[in-house]
Amino acid sequence: MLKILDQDSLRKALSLYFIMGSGNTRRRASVVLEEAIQGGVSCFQFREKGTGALVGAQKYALAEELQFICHKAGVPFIVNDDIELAMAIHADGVHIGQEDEPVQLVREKIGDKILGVSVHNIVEANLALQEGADYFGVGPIYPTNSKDDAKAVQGVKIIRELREAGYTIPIVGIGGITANNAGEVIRAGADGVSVISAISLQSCPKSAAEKLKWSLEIS
Ligand code: TZP
Ligand code: MG
Repeated sequence: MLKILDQDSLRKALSLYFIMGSGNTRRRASVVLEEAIQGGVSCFQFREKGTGALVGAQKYALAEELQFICHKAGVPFIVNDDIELAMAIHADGVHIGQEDEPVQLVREKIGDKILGVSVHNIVEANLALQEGADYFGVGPIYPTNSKDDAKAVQGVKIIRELREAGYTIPIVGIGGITANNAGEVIRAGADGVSVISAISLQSCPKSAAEKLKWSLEIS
């Protein structure tokens, strides 16, 4: 586990947030992650989901392999949904959605690890904040092929609405984000972008990450 991050350090770490499981790439996930980090990825989420997803010991082993790569590079390692796994390997944090366990319960289980929560509107945002979220994942901002049960596309309007409602918590946009539209997400008020396919499915994850990073810098 890395040092616990204060809110400003977390905000910075979330700027280029890469998410991947074994099903999101045709290559070895560890190689893709190494290259992505070389290109400037600043946070990573292990999201092992969908058809053919690894379970049990194989899931655990991949998580540890990817976590090792992150830690060598000082990149926070967050686990999607699987709190037991996150606790067992001493991950830096957990990311949960609205269909997962209640935020408050997860906060009790994980102590001061980073807790990310997917929110889609002000009501969900309010509850997640009250119950102990450290950052919000907001989306899908644009159409995505990486999540079968994705909710309706929201555009960047939802990010603007959350900021206008006074939320200062770190926010990352998610869903269909590429180097071409990442700037728009940041200008709407997000601290960072989270992407799967814009890195995991590219022939050169390193240059894909570099392009995203550049688009964030000039936004
Ligand atoms: N949650 C909302 S959209 C999405 C998730 C996990 C998938 C994002 O994947 P991509 O390939 O960056 O659109
Ligand atoms: Mg979930």
